[in-house]
Amino acid sequence: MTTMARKLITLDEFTIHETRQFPQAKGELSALLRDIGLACKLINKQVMKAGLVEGILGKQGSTNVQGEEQMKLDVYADNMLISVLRNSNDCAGIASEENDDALCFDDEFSVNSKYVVLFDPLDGSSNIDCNASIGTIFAIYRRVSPLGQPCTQADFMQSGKNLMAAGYVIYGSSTMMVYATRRGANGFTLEPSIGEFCLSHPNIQVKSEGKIYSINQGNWNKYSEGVKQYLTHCMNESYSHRYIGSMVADMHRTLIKGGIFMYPADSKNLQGKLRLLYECNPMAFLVEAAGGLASTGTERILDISPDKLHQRVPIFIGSKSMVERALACLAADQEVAAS
Ligand code: AHM
Ligand code: MG
Repeated sequence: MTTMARKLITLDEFTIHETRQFPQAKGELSALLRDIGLACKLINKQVMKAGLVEGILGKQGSTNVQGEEQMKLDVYADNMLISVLRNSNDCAGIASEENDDALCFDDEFSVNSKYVVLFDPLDGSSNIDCNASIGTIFAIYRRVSPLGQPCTQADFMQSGKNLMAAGYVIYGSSTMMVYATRRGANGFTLEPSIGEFCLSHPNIQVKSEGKIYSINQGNWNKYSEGVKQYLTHCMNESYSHRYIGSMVADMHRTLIKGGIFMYPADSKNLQGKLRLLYECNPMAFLVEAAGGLASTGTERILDISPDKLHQRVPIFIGSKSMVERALACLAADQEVAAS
């Protein structure tokens, strides 16, 4: 009997296959990725209705047909991830952009779970109104606190280099999950007819040299001389400037086409804007797994020991040669500061 030839590999099948390479692994990370995928499918469903809810079914603040008050989408996404992960067997607690403090689950299953998850539930949500792509960013650590009791703040305050897996789900012209482990970066596109993420972009590698730079160039007057010097280089080389203003969308393009994405410090925001733990670290882990680089300008993002849950850091991330060139320009700032 011949076996049926089948091209589709679902996210579950892929992660289970990966787990089998490690005889001691129990499949908890696979299960956790499936749970994050489930939450994101539910978020996706709501994001796809955004125009309907806002424009047709009534503005936020009104009640829906069930009489429930309509929620802002980022709050909806946050609640959905918390609810799915609280019910998961493999998540001890979460931290999110929407919550001041980490949430350590105290039920009998969660206290014995190995992993904690940090996320930005709906990054770029200011772009919802104009139908630009937005996304959920996630980062998974193995907890450092002992099992058998609720996780602690220390489990979330780890350097990015300790990450077990990280990635994003982009809600765009198609919905995709892209995530990395130390074994590499892979992309899965949601196949709506079966409701499954299916492997579409195996072993993603970011080009080492790109021709696209991405930054909010309107902040030019607030940038340091080093940043201006690098931007001048990009313009002299006639690189294309692309900036959606939604990190997931700008990073997705950077991974697929090559390029550099930057959110530097400026004279107003001395630490930049983006958050280390649930925006910069997961993207840095993903880009490094794909062969790229991520730096604050002076330090590898993944080496930073965090001191605050919602800490911000400047970021220069993407194609290796482009980031190296940017860092060389930024070195001039260090020399000025030292003189
Ligand atoms: P958010 O987490 O409030 O959505 O803000 C983060 C977003 C990123 O997606 C994007 O890269 C950046 O803010 C854009 O900021 P700006 O409008 O200052 O260029
Ligand atoms: Mg964000």
